[in-house]
Amino acid sequence: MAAIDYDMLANELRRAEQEKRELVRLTAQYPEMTVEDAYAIQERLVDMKRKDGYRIIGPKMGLTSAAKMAQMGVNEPIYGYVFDYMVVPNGGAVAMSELIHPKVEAEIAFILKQDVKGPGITGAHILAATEYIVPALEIIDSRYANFHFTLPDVIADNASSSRVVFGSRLTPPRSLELDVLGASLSINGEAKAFGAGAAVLGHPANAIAMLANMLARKGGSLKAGDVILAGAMTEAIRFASGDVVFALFDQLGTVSFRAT
Ligand code: 0L1
Ligand code: MG
Repeated sequence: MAAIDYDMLANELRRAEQEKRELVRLTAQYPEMTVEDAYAIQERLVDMKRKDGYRIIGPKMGLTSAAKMAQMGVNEPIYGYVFDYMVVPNGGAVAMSELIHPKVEAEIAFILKQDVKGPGITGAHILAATEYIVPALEIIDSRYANFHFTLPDVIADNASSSRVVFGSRLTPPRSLELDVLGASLSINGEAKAFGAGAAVLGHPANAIAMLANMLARKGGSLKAGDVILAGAMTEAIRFASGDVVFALFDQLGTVSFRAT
């Protein structure tokens, strides 16, 4: 059985993203790869991006819906990191020439006013530590052919992180009921998906709390000023060049982009 070379695999994933090239899932060659191996690869990938000069905007949660977890046969979500080069201005353009086979999902993001360190963090702790809620469109773009991957593959691939568009309105969480807050996602004016905050582990703050507790296992924490995606409220939808993608969130405003 070949030893898993974390640096080599992280570099392969980095180059696949840079060159917009699909990879065969890593576990086809390394079926023994564990979740721990996968996060070790992700850590190397994140370090490589930082050495390339990119800055982390915040960690993100993925696979937070019951449907996605059931599909992957897991009972815990995953995390990855959003970098500055991934951020597209609200109403701006997402260049398809830079991506492989992107999909979009409606999410909400939390901006913290204080550091949060697990273990033992609850959704209530997160709401108390949150300065603002921001609506977002996350664009995921797995580096694996046809989005075919197992759990370790997608963890190693930085949870398919690719682009994100944040809304322009910041709303304090105090007056919001994020579990019953709805979002609709449309493409070229046609409704494609609907969802509510409860699709994200019952309440999006629960996802951020779980993230704090997962990071704590490795001595990590959430930082004041982080912009943290909680996970998808809607299913992920394919889009194509020329599409206008628009999301409307109850109480939070709108987010949009053009695919060019
Ligand atoms: O943001 C996410 O939910 C990442 C999920 C990763 C799985 C996928 O690429 O569909
Ligand atoms: Mg997501």
